[in-house]
Amino acid sequence: MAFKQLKNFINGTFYEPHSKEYLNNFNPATGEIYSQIPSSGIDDINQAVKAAKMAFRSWSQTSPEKRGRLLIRIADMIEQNLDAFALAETEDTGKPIQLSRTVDIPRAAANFRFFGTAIQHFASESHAMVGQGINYTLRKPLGVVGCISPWNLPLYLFTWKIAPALAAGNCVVGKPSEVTPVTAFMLAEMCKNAGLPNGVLNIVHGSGPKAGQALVEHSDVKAISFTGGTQTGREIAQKAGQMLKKVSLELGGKNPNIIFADCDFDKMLTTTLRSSFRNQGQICLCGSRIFIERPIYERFKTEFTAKTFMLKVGDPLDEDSFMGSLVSENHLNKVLYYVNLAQEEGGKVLTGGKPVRLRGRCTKGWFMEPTIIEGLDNECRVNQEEIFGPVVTLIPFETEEEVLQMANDTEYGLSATVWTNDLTRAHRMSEQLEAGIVWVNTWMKRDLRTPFGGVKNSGVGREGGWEALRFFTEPKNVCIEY
Ligand code: TXE
Repeated sequence: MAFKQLKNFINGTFYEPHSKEYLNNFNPATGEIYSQIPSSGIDDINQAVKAAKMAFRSWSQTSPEKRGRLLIRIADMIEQNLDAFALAETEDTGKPIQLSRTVDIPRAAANFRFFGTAIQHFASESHAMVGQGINYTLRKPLGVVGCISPWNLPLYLFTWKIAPALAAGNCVVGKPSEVTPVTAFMLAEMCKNAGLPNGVLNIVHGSGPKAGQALVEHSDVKAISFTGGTQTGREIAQKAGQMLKKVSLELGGKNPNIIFADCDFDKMLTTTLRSSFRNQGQICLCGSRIFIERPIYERFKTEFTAKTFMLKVGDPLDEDSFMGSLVSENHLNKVLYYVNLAQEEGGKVLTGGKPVRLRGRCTKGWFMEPTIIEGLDNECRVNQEEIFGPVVTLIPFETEEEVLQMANDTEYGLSATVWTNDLTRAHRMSEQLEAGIVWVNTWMKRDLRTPFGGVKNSGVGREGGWEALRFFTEPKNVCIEY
């Protein structure tokens, strides 16, 4: 057997699924089976929740210093094994190795280190009632929480949820994406070696409708933190709502990238290449609708198209590949469907639009050209639905009011980028854009202390910094009369 067979991590031990059934997991750059993952269901989830519940008694009473120290140790171990993690992430997702090595895995380590230290500074409020008494707020961990993560930034987003949950004193049952499960499996081994007590973190693999749903529906799971598609988020919110469970949902986006004529053109162009095609456009923060002020529309179109044409789509293991493969055959087909739809809707493909056939070990991989489309209005489906691939559209605009109206005219509201050197306009736009995150003259610049999340159909709640620690704790007010 050339591929790995993964196991569930429950109570510090690796288990086969109760069903004894496994799902195939592919390396999308080669089209070959990369691993087999447990097809878990209710029985496995029950076992994991039971272990987490048992572990909670002692973990919730463990001092924040000790919890923090353990998380920092895990961060160190991820860094010591950077190359192995990066290779696994690339083989699982098809993303360039350089991206896994410099972004995904370092960020996973940073998540543990950040929350391992943050919890030691986390404080709660007190409210004095002059001459009468005092209120103080206790922040208690919730108990067992569920963390469900997607395939685009597998270890990065999985750890972004479990690190604050653990830091705050909760025990976790995590369900990584069945499309990219391998680095979460490696993390389980690492947590065991780092000395994380049994049952504090449990990782159950399997499909969304079976393992994910059983986790959401378990009555002992007090909160669900989810990142993924908007439709899945809606289903999870419905179930959690009926059970009065806390939810944090980070969902899709259709983010505007707004370029004014007075911007620093070169910096904007280089960054726009990244915000359009990084990770094959499979980042919820990618700017898929590019609005360009009319005076520079033709220049932007010419230079952006020329530079996009030159981007190297190649074997993700080649150091100089800018784009690797899309995450799966299904996903490639979804993205190609939208390119066809764009043409039916009257759009013109300026470059790209087709699958890429590579030679050598990647002949069967699911690669695609970076694609630019123009000539579509903002209301068409291609400009309203999340494509989540290497496809952007160009839309010219005349005035600030017009572009604001178009930028906000979508069901999503995750992030927006504004390129301008007019300071007043930058503030004015930032205030009026309907988005949880606005970047001015930059993209994807992240400070882990800031609130992260979206408005409208892009989500509910915020991750990051104190927001995450507040989500994973329950405030209790104590009032004492003098
Ligand atoms: O995500 P799903 P999919 C968007 C993107 C993509 C679309 C669908 O547009 O094309 O979503 O992608 C688990 N109960 N994003 O289908 O299904 C699932 O197993 C509980 C944006 O791959 O939402 C996985 O672990 N869990 C996004 C996780 O949910 C369920 C990143 C996400 O999978 C479940 C990824 C259920 N009923 C896709 N069904 C972003 N915001 O960054 C599925 N899951």
